[in-house]
Amino acid sequence: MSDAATKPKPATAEAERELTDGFNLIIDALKLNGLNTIYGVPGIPITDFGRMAQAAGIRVLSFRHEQNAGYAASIAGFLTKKPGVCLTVSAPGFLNGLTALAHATTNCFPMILISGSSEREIVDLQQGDYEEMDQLAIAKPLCKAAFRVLHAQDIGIGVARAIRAAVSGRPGGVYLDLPAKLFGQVMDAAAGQKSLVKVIDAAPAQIPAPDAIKRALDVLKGAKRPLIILGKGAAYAQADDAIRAFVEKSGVPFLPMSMGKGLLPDTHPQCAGAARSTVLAQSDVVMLIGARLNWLLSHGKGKAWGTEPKKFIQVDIEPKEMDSNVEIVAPVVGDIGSCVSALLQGMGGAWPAAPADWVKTVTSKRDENVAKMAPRLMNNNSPMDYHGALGVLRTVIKERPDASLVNEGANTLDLARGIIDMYQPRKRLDVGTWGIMGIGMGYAIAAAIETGKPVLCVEGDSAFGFSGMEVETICRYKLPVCIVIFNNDGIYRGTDVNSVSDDPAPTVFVKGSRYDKMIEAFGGVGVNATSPDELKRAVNAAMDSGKPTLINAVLDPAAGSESGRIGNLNPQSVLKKK
Ligand code: ADP
Ligand code: TZD
Ligand code: MG
Repeated sequence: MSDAATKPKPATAEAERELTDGFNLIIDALKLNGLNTIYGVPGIPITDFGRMAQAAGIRVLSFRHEQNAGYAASIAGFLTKKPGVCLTVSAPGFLNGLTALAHATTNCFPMILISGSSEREIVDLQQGDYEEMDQLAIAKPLCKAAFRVLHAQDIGIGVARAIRAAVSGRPGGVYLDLPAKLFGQVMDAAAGQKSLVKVIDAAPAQIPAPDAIKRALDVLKGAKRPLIILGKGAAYAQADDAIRAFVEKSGVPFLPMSMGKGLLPDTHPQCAGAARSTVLAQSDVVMLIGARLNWLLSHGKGKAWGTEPKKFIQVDIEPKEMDSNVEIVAPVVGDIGSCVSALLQGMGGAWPAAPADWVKTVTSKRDENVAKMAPRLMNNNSPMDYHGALGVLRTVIKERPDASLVNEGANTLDLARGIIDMYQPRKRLDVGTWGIMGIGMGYAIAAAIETGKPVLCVEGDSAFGFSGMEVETICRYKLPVCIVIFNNDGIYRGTDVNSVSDDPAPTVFVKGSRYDKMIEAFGGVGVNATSPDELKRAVNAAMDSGKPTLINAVLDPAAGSESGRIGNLNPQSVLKKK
């Protein structure tokens, strides 16, 4: 006898219906759209959701703090062109995730922050619900779009809108508010399935106008001292081959922005990275590809840009970016893949070589600077200075070009950016547009998860402190992450003295700290390295074994300078009290 025959007959047709609920529909909606990884922290009302998502085959990475989960989601978005998903509880968890959502928006990374929220009726009457907060209103000014879903049958549309908003046009952060009640809402399973939306062509190509392409090429052709600047938008676009072909065909020197490094190797003959000041000051035509003229490029004017008049060409998906700081004589609006392909095509068969005297000026300046730096990178001083330590790490990446490099700090950031050559696109992941500290462990975890390759994390001791507890997460998921802490006893330097009390000065930490002991608490490998040779051995072992490792690199506390390379932005009182 079959099972069916032994089952009691349902009393009504209602009881026979198959049911689904909010939990299942959200999971189905994410999976249907290829969102297979969630970065978050569990708790009311999303604890069971995390478990169910994991059971349904979604990779659920559980963090120690939502901000780090959020940064992980943001960089996952950058790496994959799909929105990174961060999942948090209500009010405090939501707020912890919000910094990362704002960061994603500022950096043009697609991300969706999904937060559970408390009962609308109670929140709106401010009657003091558990974790009461009007999250939707708070999120709105800090992201590209914000949505709330109140009914299970709207989950499909809600998720679809969130995905489209995150990845189409200029990518950014999206907030999706899911009230506790929604998760348990039950509906007919077939109707539920029907309500889901598989987003078709989430980020449609935006084809540039032919006259915009012609205008840009005319300006470029007329240049005597042209320069191409490749920003992280160009890296995001995943149009690597077209970009390389375009740059090479033009013969124009290129300058990669920090996260644009590796689109073409830093060792490429046209790379002007080591001649930055020269090319900014002396170029006459500058073509920006996926880079904004914000503070990182001195807003396109002033001393850094020299006295020669400049013409700017800008390739960007966001029309409002044009003329944001200076006049753009040739705006090219569209997605970078389409724009660069159109430029390449517009160049036709024969394109004039870049002016030889200019190319020579740039290459000789670059070679001179590289040669000047070389001996400093080979020093074996103990305690180490930045150059000795970075000389070692530079070789580590040269030998493992497919590893990701996560980097934050002040001196640790600025010097590593200049010294560590990158060879592949989207491998250098750093503080981005805000110069934010705290991205380190979140980025490292997401890079390991999304790429499946080893990660080298080069961290100032202060920078590391913002996300340090996630070393437990790295050990728990057994991720191939090697963290090197440039330990100079403080922020910028470890030498500040407070002359009026026993309190330490505001920029210094406990002297001689042993960060390596932290990871040992969770079963990872800790190493204290006091010389470049020791550092080299430890990093190579970690990168080869893939074991979670934390290396405390002992640096001279006097080695750094205030604010690294951006001391000019740091106001200083001329009326300091003695
Ligand atoms: P960087 O910090 O490297 O200079 P920015 O973050 O300032 O780079 O600039 C990135 C730019 O790239 C943004 O203006 C953004 O609109 C643009 N962008 C992002 N993705 C694309 C894309 N797929 N196509 C065209 N432009 C893009
Ligand atoms: N808080 C946040 C979120 N972001 C910031 N950028 C800062 C504070 C200010 N800040 C910097 O801009 S760099 C830095 C801080 C605190 C740390 C520099 O110290 P470090 O690196 O140890 O990480 P170096 O090598 O000692 O310079
Ligand atoms: Mg430091």
